[in-house]
Amino acid sequence: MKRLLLTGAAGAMGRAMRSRLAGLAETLRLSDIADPGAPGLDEEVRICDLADAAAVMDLVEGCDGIVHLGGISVEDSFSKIMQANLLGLYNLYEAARAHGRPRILFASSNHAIGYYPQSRRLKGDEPFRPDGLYGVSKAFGESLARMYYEKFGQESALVRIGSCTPQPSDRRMLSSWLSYDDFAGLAACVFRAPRLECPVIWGASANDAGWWDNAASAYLGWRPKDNAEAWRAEIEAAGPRPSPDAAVARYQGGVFTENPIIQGD
Ligand code: NAI
Ligand code: 15L
Repeated sequence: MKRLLLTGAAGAMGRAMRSRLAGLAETLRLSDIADPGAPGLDEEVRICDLADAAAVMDLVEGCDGIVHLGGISVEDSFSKIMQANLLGLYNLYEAARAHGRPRILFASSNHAIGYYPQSRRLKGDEPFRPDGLYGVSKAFGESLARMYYEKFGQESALVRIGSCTPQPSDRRMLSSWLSYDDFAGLAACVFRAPRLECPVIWGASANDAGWWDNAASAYLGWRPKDNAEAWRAEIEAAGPRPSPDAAVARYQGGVFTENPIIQGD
């Protein structure tokens, strides 16, 4: 690719992806509502609010691919989620439609299906069971992406990320963890595959205790390499096993299932 757009570039994953995605394109266009820092060699920085349709239209122009990490990443008020995750995503897809339909890797979340019990093995074609307004916004995002695929042929990878952090830090993450390197490897497969279409992909490393089945997207050739099991002893030594009735042990979305609806702006 000539130019890859990375939204959410000032966030936790965005900062980790900056160097890891550099090899995918001649130029990396880094964008966020917050400042991602000065551009390095072969980088451009564009401060942009996803809720600003005209700014997003300019942002996407000239890009051959988009890794969309920007937006509200935890439970929050409907007003904030609406601006960044609903309106922001619509603006992004409209801009992509106007500018040659670059492939989009959409950072969806396990919280779109968070109310499934941890005993269930999911394939990706089951009904959504969002565990809060944040999860609902990811279900909206997947549906929006799917509609742009059916109507306009816009290809997207709907990556339901588990827990993408430097290392797993609790028992739930023995199942849900996705390493930064594995996410970057997935992005490479998404942009290099001859055929993408619009698959749901479970964003988890090769965890022995994993919950999710990626057979339906195997044609992309992504083979995650890391495994949260390497941290099991450390995690188990750090504290007692939670009660099986506790949300963190019961639901795939863990404690998000206990979040209240956050009022206000
Ligand atoms: P983060 O909260 O650290 O980064 C999100 C970035 O989006 C922030 O830098 C923020 O300034 C930016 N942003 C928020 N509103 C914006 C707006 N209106 N316009 C432009 N930029 C805006 O989140 P993180 O952990 O880096 O996650 C990245 C993406 O992956 C998010 O979409 C999140 O929902 C998704 N995800 C992350 C998981 C994880 O474990 N880190 C798990 C599942 C999904
Ligand atoms: C997410 O969707 C969040 O963005 C992240 O902060 C974590 O809470 C993650 O899910 C998780 O479920 O561990």
